[in-house]
Amino acid sequence: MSDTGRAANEHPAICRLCTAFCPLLATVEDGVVTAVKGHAGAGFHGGYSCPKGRSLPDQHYGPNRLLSSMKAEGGQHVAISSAAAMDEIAEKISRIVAEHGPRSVALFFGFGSVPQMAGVVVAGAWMGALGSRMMFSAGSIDKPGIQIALALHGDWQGGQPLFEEADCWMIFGANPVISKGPGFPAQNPGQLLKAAQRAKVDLIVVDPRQTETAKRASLHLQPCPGYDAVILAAMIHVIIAEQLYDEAFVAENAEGLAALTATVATFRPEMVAEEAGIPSQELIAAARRFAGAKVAGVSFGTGSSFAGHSTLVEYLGLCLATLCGQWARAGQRVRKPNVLLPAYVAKAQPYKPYPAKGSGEQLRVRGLGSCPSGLAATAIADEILMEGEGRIRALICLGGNPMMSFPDQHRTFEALKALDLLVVLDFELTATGRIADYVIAPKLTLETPATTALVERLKYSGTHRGMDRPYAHYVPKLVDPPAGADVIEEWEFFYGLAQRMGLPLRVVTPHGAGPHVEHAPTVFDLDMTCKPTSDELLSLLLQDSRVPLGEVKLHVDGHIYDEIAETVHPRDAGNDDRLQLGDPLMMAELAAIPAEWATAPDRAAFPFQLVSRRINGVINSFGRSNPRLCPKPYNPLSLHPEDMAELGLVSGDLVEIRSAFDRVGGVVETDATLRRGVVSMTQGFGGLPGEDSDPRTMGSNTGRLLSVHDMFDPISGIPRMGGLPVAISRVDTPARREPEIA
Ligand SMILES: Nc1nc2c(c(=O)[nH]1)N[C@H]1C(S)=C(S)[C@@H](COP(=O)(O)OP(=O)(O)OC[C@H]3O[C@@H](n4cnc5c(=O)[nH]c(N)nc54)[C@H](O)[C@@H]3O)O[C@H]1N2
Ligand SMILES: Nc1nc2c(c(=O)[nH]1)N[C@H]1C(S)=C(S)[C@@H](COP(=O)(O)OP(=O)(O)OC[C@H]3O[C@@H](n4cnc5c(=O)[nH]c(N)nc54)[C@H](O)[C@@H]3O)O[C@H]1N2
Ligand code: SF4
Ligand SMILES: [Mo]
Repeated sequence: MSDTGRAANEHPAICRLCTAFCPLLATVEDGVVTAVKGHAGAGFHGGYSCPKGRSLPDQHYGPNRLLSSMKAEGGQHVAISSAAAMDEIAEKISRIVAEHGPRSVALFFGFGSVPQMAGVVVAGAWMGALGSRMMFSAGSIDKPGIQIALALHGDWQGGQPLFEEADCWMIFGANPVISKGPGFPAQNPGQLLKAAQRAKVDLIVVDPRQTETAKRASLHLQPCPGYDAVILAAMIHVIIAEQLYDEAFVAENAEGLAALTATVATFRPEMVAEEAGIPSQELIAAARRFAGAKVAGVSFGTGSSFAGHSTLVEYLGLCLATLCGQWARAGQRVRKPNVLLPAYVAKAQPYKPYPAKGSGEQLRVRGLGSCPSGLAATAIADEILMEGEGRIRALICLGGNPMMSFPDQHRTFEALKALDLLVVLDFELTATGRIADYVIAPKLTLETPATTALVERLKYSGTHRGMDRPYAHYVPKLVDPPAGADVIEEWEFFYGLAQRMGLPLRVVTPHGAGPHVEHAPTVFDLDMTCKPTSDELLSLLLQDSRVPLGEVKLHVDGHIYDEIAETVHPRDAGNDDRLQLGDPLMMAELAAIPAEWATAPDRAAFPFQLVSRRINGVINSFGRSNPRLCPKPYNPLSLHPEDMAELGLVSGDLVEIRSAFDRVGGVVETDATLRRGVVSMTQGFGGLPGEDSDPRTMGSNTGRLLSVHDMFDPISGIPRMGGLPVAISRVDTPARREPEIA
């Protein structure tokens, strides 16, 4: 055993299945990883690992892993060498670009691109060399609102308060105990919340379900879905009316208080509480307790992002923080100093609002275009199907599974089938892979070197993201892929295409934008004749790091660089930037909400609201084929026991779930943690249209019930993906009808 508690055949690794990046210990025997566990001697995760991380060996050596790339031929997929696949794909893309221009080639970065820092950067360089800006990411159907909200409100250069120092924290629509984010510290949140509970931190959770996180709360508000914006407006109403806000902070750092005060005036706590179905005293208590705290913060998850008004919710969260002066002040410890990314100076001053609509690529649909959350993935299907110049004809999915994840599955299906070329980089033959022309089989976590730089970078895409400690870790590749496998890293695929197409790759080092960036990123040309190794590429990508990668590598178990942590500097002399509390767009959206209630769809026709629920064993659509992680092959529809009784249902019954747009089957299960009228179902299940007529075999795809046109955000494009009005009816025979609506 070493002094960090490691046996000789145990090697540090980093799990990159989700953004917690838990440090692991992997047991390697004869070149094969036989076991994985949390590494208590590394990081600040307290030795935590979840079942998904511990099953990395299953992912690497399981029967569903693709050990070679595949090509569609004669109605099935046959193995093809990665070199031949790259030859053919390069030739096809060159032809498409020559005939239709570079805009006809698009790239989708899915949640599975999270571990691929090199892959994402080199793919971006390849698109740049090709001349296409048609890059979309899963972030646009996740929590895009925070990025738009930060543009409208401005950010704070000193950063956000630290959860561990807070005496009050509010969590809206997130269940970090299971999901590890987003918008809440992802590194062992269960432990953080337990410690907070012991320290009597006032944890206020707003969620229509009594989640694993809500069980730790001192106050749980359990409203109907979709009321977060007005709950926040009512809290702000109370805080302003009772003069509980930080007048000095607001006077020095913000503008727009009059507009905000006037707009929230309508949102009396009693009126909002009644609409949202919560006791008004609890709403008022939440406002008073937040405003009265010394250090407080507010986190948002996908629940509040999916239920409509996703930007407004985040915007009002920023206003709440600003009103109460809840930003890091001069002299406080810098919460997220970079280690593997470039250094920056944190200052206790506003970073003023910036344009929320970009001047980059404009889409042809719904008035959408470039913006701080990127291009809207929900526009891809229409951009494929809509005739005219610039139509998408080739799509590459890097770690994404649009057939399982995009709203309106039928339209996505029609669109992907209409492509001239669909390429998927994925380790399993997914629903999207099954309709792809090529599936490129990648190397996996334990076969590739990695660092924690990516998690540092997350801080640039929203509040309370990234790592709360100056932690850095590098791990080398631990094992080779299984014997006989022909798998490549994602970046090698794009590098290979560029070589074949004669495209030079100009790479921009990973960076962010906004207040925590001091210098422009370094731009360098990759050597296109002599391919770098993955380790050489990592060194090139991290050449601007605050602590040299070589130094980080010396700590095989990673290192917390508390020695470089600094305190927040005071405001620059002469700086008079202001945060915006009364953005006209946001005020207008808020003011219009009561009118929406009046015209809401008929509650009698759609009496339930469907929300998403993340489960511990699987992430979105992947990992489902491992019975140890996902014992049920389907995603049950959970209902409150009284709703079950009223509908005459018992657990295991089959139902039809109908929205205004489509219908799917479901297997019901009773769940007393739900609010009555709210039903929940895990995303990412089901098959392609026509495949999943019996929901007990592979579950049902909730994306099929959604429409990209439903309450979509005019800037980010995210439609309503939760709080969806649905009707539920019992089905007496297992035979399922195909949906009537195409
Ligand atoms: N109805 C509904 N729709 C939703 C959601 C919802 O809750 N409900 N959630 C939304 C959210 S928050 C998101 S982020 C999106 C996700 O949208 P997607 O990213 O399209 O969906 P995932 O199912 O996460 O697909 C990730 C894919 O990456 C693959 N993958 C995993 N690791 C690797 C790797 O190392 N390399 C490669 N090449 N591939 C890898 C997995 O096998 C999987 O097929 O879906 C959104 N859509
Ligand atoms: N194990 C596991 N981990 C994951 C994933 C996974 O699939 N499995 N997915 C990953 C991805 S892509 C993401 S984006 C993150 C997401 O992480 P989270 O945002 O934490 O996602 P959920 O766990 O679905 O929690 C959303 C919560 O919002 C509640 N909710 C629904 N509607 C509303 C509403 O209108 N208002 C409020 N206040 N609450 C509402 C739901 O009841 C639910 O408890 O998790 C990531 N981590
Ligand atoms: S929480 Fe689980 S899936 Fe996420 S990084 Fe840690 S071990 Fe991996
Ligand atoms: Mo996500």
